[in-house]
Amino acid sequence: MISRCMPKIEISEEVLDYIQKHKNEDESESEFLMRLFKSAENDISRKILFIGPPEAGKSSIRLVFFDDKKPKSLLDDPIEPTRGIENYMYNWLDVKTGIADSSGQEINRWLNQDREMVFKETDSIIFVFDVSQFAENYQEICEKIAKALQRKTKLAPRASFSIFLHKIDLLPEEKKENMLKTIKQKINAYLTSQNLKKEMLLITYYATSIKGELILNLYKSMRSILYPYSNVIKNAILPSIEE
Ligand SMILES: Nc1nc2c(ncn2[C@@H]2O[C@H](COP(=O)(O)OP(=O)(O)OP(=O)(O)O)[C@@H](O)[C@H]2O)c(=O)[nH]1
Ligand SMILES: [Mg+2]
Repeated sequence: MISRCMPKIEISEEVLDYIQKHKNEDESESEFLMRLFKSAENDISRKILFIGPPEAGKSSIRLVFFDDKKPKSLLDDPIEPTRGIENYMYNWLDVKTGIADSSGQEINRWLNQDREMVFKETDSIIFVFDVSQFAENYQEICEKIAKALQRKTKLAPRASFSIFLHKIDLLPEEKKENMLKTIKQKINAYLTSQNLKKEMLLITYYATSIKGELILNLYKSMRSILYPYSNVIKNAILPSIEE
């Protein structure tokens, strides 16, 4: 057996207290520390890209979901348009979430061929647009979605691709369901016409808003995207097969 003579490490009272408080009864101090180091090694880090036309609501979604900002304040007192790509780091459950919040005014730059970094190593792409603007800007929105989908296929083939049909609070209640269905059909028809049918099948649509009770839709949508990355959720849902 190989034995190693380790230099002694002084541990402060505070650290010692922490170990005593958190280690399992039958666990030695060094076993506890190894468990801690290993869990740090397994930290999950994910990159999510928010992309879409100007004023779609991308930054508002980020602020409401990750920063607990009050939707009312964002609706009454809108924030400045994003410039360039703003990067943020959030801890969501056990998932370190890097958010790239891109400027809608510069969307053509992000979709350009020479900007590979925008899509590269991305785990989730969330394309956000304002549903109340769809009829007016149908062609442009569809073109941008098609381009984003092509960039994803080339640069981040394993990433998920979601479309947020955002600001559904602006649609008339009685027509909402029909309008959302039509919007999805039109996008899919456009993508099919562009020979993107195979890629189209990977899109998940979400109808979202930060207004009133509809905020629950937004939370649900964001959680659906993030859950697959969380070991906490996986362990909670799937029964352990270990003896
Ligand atoms: N009615 C309504 N307005 C919203 C909603 N979400 C955001 N807004 C408003 O939409 C406007 C644009 O919001 P932003 O979050 O700045 O949009 P953005 O997509 O980040 O815009 P850029 O940074 O320019 O690309 C603001 O006036 C927000 O208050 C929503 O769910 N419903
Ligand atoms: Mg923004």
